[in-house]
Amino acid sequence: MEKLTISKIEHTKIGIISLNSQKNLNALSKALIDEIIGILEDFKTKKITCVILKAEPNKHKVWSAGHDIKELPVSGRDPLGYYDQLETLLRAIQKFPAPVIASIHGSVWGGACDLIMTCDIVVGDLSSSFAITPVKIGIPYNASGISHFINRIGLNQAKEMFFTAKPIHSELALEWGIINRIVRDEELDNYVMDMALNITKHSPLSIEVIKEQFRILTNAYPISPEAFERIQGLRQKVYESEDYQEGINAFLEKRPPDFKGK
Ligand code: LCV
Repeated sequence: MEKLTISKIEHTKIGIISLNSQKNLNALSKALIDEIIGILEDFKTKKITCVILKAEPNKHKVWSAGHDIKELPVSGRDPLGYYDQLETLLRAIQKFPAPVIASIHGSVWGGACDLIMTCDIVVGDLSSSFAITPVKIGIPYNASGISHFINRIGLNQAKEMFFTAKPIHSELALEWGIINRIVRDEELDNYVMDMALNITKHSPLSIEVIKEQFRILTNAYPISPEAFERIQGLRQKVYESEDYQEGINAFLEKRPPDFKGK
C-alpha cells in the first residue's frame, strides 16, 4: 500500500502530498517522514510555489495519529530531540520556501497537531479535530513545539490543549485560530486548490522572504543559557521517569496508563 501519493498539478506550480499509510493511521514514522522530506526537496528543485499537505480519507476518520508511538525511544532518551524525525519534519515545513497549506479531513493527534500548527495555513472541514497528547503518554514535550502553540492560539488555549489532551473540534478550532478556515467536507479540496492557485499567481520571491521573516520573528524568544539548561533538566526528569515508559507500554498493551508521578 502506497504510504504517500504525490502529485503536481499540471500547468501550475502546486505540489500535493497526500498521506496514505492506512494501517497505522498515517502515524508519523521515520520512513513516512523521510519520504515527505524527500518530496519537499524535490518540490524545491521543481520551484513549486505552494504545497498542499492532505490525507486520503480512511474508515477511522483519522488525518494522522501523530508520532509513531512504536518508534518512541525507551526511557532515558529524549523522545523529541533536535534530530528526532518529527522535529526534522517541522523544520523542513518551516524552511520550505513557499506556503504549505494543511488540508484537514478527520482527526489530528499529537505531533501531527504540531505539524499542522507549523504549516502556514490550515483549512479544516466540519469533521476536523485537533489534539496534542504528550500528557497521555508521559512525554515532556519540547520548547519549540510549545512555542508553536503559544504563537498560534495564545497561552490560555495552548495550556488547555496540553493539559486536557482533549480533541478541539472544527468550530472551536476556528475560534481559537488552529484553523484559518472551516468548510463543508465536500468543498474542502476545491477550496484549498483555489487558495493555492491564488497564492501561485503572486511573486514567489516576495512570498519566500515574507515567510522566512515570519519564521525568524516567531522563533525570536530571548532565553538565557541557564533557562535553556533548566528546561533540558526538567525534560530529562520526565523522559527518564517510570511514567514515560508506562505511557508507551499502556498504549501498546491497549490499556489505560497507571501514572505514579515518578
Ligand atoms: C503507532 C498507531 C498510532 C500511533 N503510532 O483505531 O504529542 S506527543 O508528545 O504525544 C507525540 C510524541 C505524539 O505524537 O505521540 C502520539 C500521539 N498520538 C495519539 O495519542 C493517538 C494514539 N491513537 C489513538 O488514540 C487511536 O488510535 C485513534 C483515536 C487515533 C484512532 O482510534 P481507532 O480506535 O479508530 P485504533 O486505535 O484501533 O488504531 C488502529 C491501528 O493504528 C495504530 C494502532 O496501534 C492500531 O494498530 P493495530 O491494529 O496493529 O493495533 N496506531 C494508532 N495510533 N500514534 N500506531
